[in-house]
Amino acid sequence: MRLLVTGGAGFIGSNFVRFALANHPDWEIVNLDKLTYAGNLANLTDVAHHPRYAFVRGDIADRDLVARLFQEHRFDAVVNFAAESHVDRSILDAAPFIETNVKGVQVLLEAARELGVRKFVQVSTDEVYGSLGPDDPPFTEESPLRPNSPYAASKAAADLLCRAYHRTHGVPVIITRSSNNYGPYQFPEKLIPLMITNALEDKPLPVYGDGRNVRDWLYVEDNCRAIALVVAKGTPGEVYNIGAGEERENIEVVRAILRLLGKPDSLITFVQDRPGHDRRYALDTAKIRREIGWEPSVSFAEGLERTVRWYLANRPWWEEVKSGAYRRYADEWYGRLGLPVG
Ligand code: NAD
Ligand code: TDX
Repeated sequence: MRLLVTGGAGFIGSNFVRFALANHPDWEIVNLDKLTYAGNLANLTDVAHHPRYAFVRGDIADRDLVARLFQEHRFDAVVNFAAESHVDRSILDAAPFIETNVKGVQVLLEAARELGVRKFVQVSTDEVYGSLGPDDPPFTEESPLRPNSPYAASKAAADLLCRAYHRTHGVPVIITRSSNNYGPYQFPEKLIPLMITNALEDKPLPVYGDGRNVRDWLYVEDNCRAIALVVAKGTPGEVYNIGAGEERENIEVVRAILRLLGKPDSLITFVQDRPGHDRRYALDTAKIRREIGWEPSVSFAEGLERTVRWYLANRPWWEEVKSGAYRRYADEWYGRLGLPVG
């Protein structure tokens, strides 16, 4: 099976590439990634020369490039991770979110329509459903889409395009909507890696608002296994929620990190809230459990400990990300092609 994985140099994508190569000996992967600030080839050094893996630097919104790749490789499946993924950045400037998360998805769908694939997995998010109150039942796949941030709106727009390409053109699209992921190789702009790395540097830990917003934390490897199962067994036209049922207030997560690192709570600094900050996400995952046979295997306590251990053991990785030195991997890639560095 030939897979096009997009955004494979990011956090979840790189974990997925590694998981898929290790667990699916019949899968060949082409990783198409633009190497934005969030893409880092250092996430994939261990598989860079794997015989069933190839990397292409490029933009999913580049129609000619995407068409050329589809013609050349005749993909059986697409797994689209490529996205602008950070809510705070979408508040500062929504334009790149529309370009990649909406237009890029349309370009991929169009290529899949023209050249045909067996599965097209769109990696979406629980944020498309909006926010829950403390006593509301979790979102099901039937819950209405009520995105509140420009990021969530761009992902919801993509989900609707996916639905339309399935209904109108028969593209075999499957949407996964997962809760907050955490684990190795997560960019330290997101809550857990930002707090771990700041604490290790004895810097303040900025908690938004009252710190009582709730997220359901899913260990990244559990999400990768779910997505791989959806590639193999998912039904086109369907949506699958993926969550661990590990709801935590942000402040609890931050305190747990400080405890694991032996650092004081005095590092916590309450800062101005994120505009439009969703209060709570929670997912009903009965459908993927019933229809695909997936369930999470890593508890939050275990996953957080593993994650903290990973950041402790991989200090050069996150120091290079925080200093900006990691951009040399992207620059070297350009250099190799004889293109201007940038
Ligand atoms: P990330 O920001 O770590 O990685 C995104 C990757 O996409 C990067 O490698 C980047 O270079 C690449 N990319 C961006 N624009 C591109 C373009 N135009 N063309 C090609 N590549 C491009 O993101 P992540 O946290 O790994 O998230 C992956 C996907 O999962 C996203 O679609 C996101 O919406 C979704 N998701 C993430 C979470 C989470 O908690 N991180 C939860 C639910 C869903
Ligand atoms: O510095 C911070 N302080 C803070 O209190 C940051 C970065 C975050 N937060 C809060 C905001 C959220 O309530 O922590 C929570 C988690 O924030 P993020 O890590 O930015 O994640 P979130 O906004 O929940 O979105 C994430 O999960 C869903 C991913 O970034 C998305 O890509 C995914 O779709």
